[in-house]
Amino acid sequence: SSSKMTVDLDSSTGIAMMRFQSPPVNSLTLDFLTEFATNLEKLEMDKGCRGVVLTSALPKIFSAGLDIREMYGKSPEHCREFWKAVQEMWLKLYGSSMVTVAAINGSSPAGGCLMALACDYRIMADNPRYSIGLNETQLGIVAPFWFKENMVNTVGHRMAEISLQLGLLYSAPDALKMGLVDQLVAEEAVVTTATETMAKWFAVPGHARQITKSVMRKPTIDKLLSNREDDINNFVTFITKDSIQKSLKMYMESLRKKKA
Ligand code: CO8
Repeated sequence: SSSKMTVDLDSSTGIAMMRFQSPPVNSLTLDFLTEFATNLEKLEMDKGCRGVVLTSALPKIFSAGLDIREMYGKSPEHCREFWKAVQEMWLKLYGSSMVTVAAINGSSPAGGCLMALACDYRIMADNPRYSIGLNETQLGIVAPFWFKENMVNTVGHRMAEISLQLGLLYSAPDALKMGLVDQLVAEEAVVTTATETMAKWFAVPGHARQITKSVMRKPTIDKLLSNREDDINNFVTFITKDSIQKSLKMYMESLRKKKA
């Protein structure tokens, strides 16, 4: 399978630019997730890399979230492997000691939103047509506890509860108001603003910032680490149910119909 992203490390700034490039919508397939985790691990071990900017090389879309085809009509074994890769992506990103900035230059539902939430800072294109949020319930599925906790840790309990129950997708301006993203800038300035922001984060003594990040995030990370197997079993049991498979099928059809 061909590469789903490009990674460019600028050795003069210590910033790596990771650009998702998996048409049509940067959906998170098993291949995508595996490549993402490998790339992040390499950067994490590279002393010359201090920060990563995540962005999309595709117009209008950051990431459509988990690839629904990886969860529909697949064997329990496949679902296990897929979910493990989703966990791995999130654990590596949420737990990264590097500074991570999401340059959200398009829509970012569900798993796309999770990727952005796992970063330290979110800059989104100031375009009301782009939306972001954890819309799982709209698909008839339930965001796992660590999606929920990452959301609570970002926007607070009340906003997280409303967002998650209703499966709300927020326009960029609304996402800013509730704190789901930190800053809106013109579309063409999203990536440059991300690198400028990075400079501010680099100005803080790295060890102190890293320990602080770890203290803030460790409880949520540890909860997943100590329940990883249960979390996989829950996912597989849930996603392979006939009723859930039916919901996913209907949702995929609604995506297709929308176009026709
Ligand atoms: N997976 C697979 N295929 C997708 C996905 C996806 N997530 N999203 C879009 N596609 C496909 C479409 O079906 C379409 O395919 P085709 O050309 O064959 O008809 C193609 O990509 C292009 O899509 P659109 O025409 O819809 O493109 P637009 O530019 O109009 O819209 C959007 C882009 C906004 C991203 C839109 O496609 C969309 O809303 N997609 C669905 C996003 C979504 O709801 N994702 C949720 C996935 S679930 C998840 O991430 C977390 C699950 C948590 C686990 C729960 C545990 C039980």
